[in-house]
Amino acid sequence: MTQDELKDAVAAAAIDEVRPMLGRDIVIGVGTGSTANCFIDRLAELRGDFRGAVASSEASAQRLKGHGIDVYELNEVGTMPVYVDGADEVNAHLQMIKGGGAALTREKIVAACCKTFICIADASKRVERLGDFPLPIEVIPMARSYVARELVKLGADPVYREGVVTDNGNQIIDCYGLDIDDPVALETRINAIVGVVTNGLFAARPADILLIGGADGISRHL
Ligand code: ABF
Repeated sequence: MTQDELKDAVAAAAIDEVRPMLGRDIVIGVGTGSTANCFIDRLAELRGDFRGAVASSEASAQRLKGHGIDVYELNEVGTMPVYVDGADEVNAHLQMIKGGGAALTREKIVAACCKTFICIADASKRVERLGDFPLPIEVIPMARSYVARELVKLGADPVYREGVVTDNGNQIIDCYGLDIDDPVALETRINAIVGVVTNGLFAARPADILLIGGADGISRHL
């Protein structure tokens, strides 16, 4: 199977996970990226079975609306049963690096409001140790240089992702070369730098279910 076919297969598996949670009053959280797009496209089949979705990006909101799925502001809904999203890397503890698509802040907020986080990914995203993928950090624009200097003190090689403005009007720094020995500690440490909005480590709140699409089919991890 191609990587695109694996993404679609894992999206189909996520639909099977989500279907029993749906109902007329149910709003679900929906993520961002090409794997999440496969999920959105398949979710269209279930359109009449749930109330709608909260999207973690403007792009996903538009895609959902394109399928006739109602999109709600997060402040309009309470706790949601499930959030489905991809990842850039995921380890055996279901901790992730996310934010390659620059949507990390909204992804972390929507995930925080959902009971179950289902991570969907093709097998290339599964890693022993997080950190080969550069860690994205969303920063307030005026703090970018300061935050970068603080990140150097943590051993990172920070690179400004030029030309990218997040849905929140902020900028992204990608951190290369970080030694991510303790993902929860590093997530907390980076969040403490003034000017950081969010970092792409999803470790303090990892996924609850990981669906991986590989050559041997779909594997499910808890
Ligand atoms: C989102 O989309 C991200 O947090 C991650 O950066 C990216 C993964 O994209 P793809 O599914 O296209 O690899 O889930």
